[in-house]
Formats: sequence, structure tokens, C-alpha cells
Amino acid sequence: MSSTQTQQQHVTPELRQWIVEQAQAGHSAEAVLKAMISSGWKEDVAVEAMETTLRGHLEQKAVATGLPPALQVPQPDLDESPLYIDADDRRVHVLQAMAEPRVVVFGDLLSAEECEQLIELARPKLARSLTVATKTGGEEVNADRTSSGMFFHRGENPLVLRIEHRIARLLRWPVENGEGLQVLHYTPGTEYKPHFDYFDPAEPGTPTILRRGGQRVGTVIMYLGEPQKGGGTVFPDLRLEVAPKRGNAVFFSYERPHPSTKTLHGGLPVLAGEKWIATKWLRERRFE
Ligand code: PD2
Ligand code: ZN
Repeated sequence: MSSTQTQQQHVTPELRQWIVEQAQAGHSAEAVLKAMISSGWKEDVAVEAMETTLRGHLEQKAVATGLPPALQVPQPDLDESPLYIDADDRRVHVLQAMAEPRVVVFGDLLSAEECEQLIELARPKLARSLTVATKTGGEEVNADRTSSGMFFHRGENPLVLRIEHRIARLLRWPVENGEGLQVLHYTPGTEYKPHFDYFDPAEPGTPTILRRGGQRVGTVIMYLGEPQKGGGTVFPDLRLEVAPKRGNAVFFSYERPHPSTKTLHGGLPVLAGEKWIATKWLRERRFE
């Protein structure tokens, strides 16, 4: 290796091919890294080369088997496992994080006063919740979703604006890519049956929906009012249930509109008391 190559350490297609072959032969990531370092590669260059090569290889395989291509997704900065993240005007707690799929439970995303204010602003405007009618791209009443709800426009009032900026900073995703905040109210017996939040590419109405900002790529469910029993958010494929604790939130992202993301989720029936949430859906691009 010449001295200039040592400085720059250019990762060649041959090296990438070799990395893929090592993985296919069943060698561990540690063993491949060690081999690269002992033949003169700097550790950071080797790690980066392995990560990008193997990610690219998996993505190629996924698309070759018919999956939609992966999209960029919002994500909090969880490098170094922080206990808190400074999100604009508030220090948000990181309570739990799953890597694949990315599911993060945040604590204290909203103050008790903010939860109350959102409920009071939403209450007079509640109507039976609709879901997107994927056949047509319009909206319809759906027996799977028995809550009532309303949407705020983006930036509709100072409280909504503040929360939107907080989420944008927390998840490193532009405010403009967010749909309007939705507030939902569940009474005993009401629920939101398991579903995916992305738009199914096979449905005829989806191209129309995608014209306004592309796919959904992430969801934040914020708990505003605690039921006494029931009403958790459930992820059946993960066997995970998130408790609807006031001020907390669950965030999850999905890099392709496909069940392989394992982001099927639902709102369990409320058994006693009332549940209030605010949902923020995040799109690929600016949502108009
Ligand atoms: O209320 C919930 O827990 C819930 C569950 C599933 C909300 C949503 N989805 C949603 O708003 O997308
Ligand atoms: Zn949902």
C-alpha cells in the first residue's frame, strides 16, 4: 500500500465484494474487522466500509425479492445511549429503545399542562374518527377505529407550533414533513385495531395520497390523558405493549411500506376511564 493510499484508504469494489463474501461464508463481523485491521485498514474506515457494504447488500437483496426500496426515516440521536435529549425547549427522557424496528418510548415529551391544553382545545371539535380510504384516497368511517378525533393544522396555535418544533428537533426531521397534529379521544370499549400507518402501495388510492408529501415514514403517539385500565398501544409482531402514561410518547419508524417492518400496531380497547392521545405522522417530504 503506498503512503497516499494509507492516508486516504480508498474502499474499492473488490474490497466490498470481499466483505460480502466473508459475511456469506458465515464469518462474524468481529473476525472480518480484525482481518481488515491486520492487513492495514484503519479501524474507523474498516467499520464504515463494512456497515455501508453490508447495508447496501441487504437492501439490494430486499429489492430483488420484491420489497419496496428503503426510504430515509426520522430518528433520534441515540448514539452513546443518552438518558435525555434536548429537544428545542424541553429535555425529553429516553425510557426505552428498540433497534429493529426502531421503537422508542419517550418520557416527559409533554408537560401535564400541555396535555390538558391540547385536550381542551380539541374537545369542542371532536368528531367520529375517519381513516384514509385507500381505494379512493378520500376518508371514511371505519369499524376498526371507534375513537373520536380532530386535526389541528400545522402551526395552528402557539402550543401546537411549539410541540411540532420539539418533535422536529427530537427526531431530526423537518417540521414541514409533518402532518397536522391529530387528537383522539377513546371512551370505554373503543379501540383502534392493529394496522400499519404507511399507505399500502397496492391500493388504488395510494398514488393520490402520496402526491401530498410522499409516504409516511414515522409516527409519534403522545399520551395526553390516562385511562384507568386498558388503552395501551400494542405492537403484535413485537409482543410489546406501551402504557398510555400522560406526557409520555412512543415513536416508531418504517423505512418501507411493507409488513416486514413489523410496525403493525393498535390501540387496545379502553376498559375503564378515558384515553386521550395526540398523533403526529411524519412524511418523506414536505406535506402540503
Ligand atoms: O391510540 C393508540 O394507541 C393508537 C394506536 C395505533 C394510535 C394510532 N395507531 C395512530 O394514531 O396511528
Ligand atoms: Zn396507527
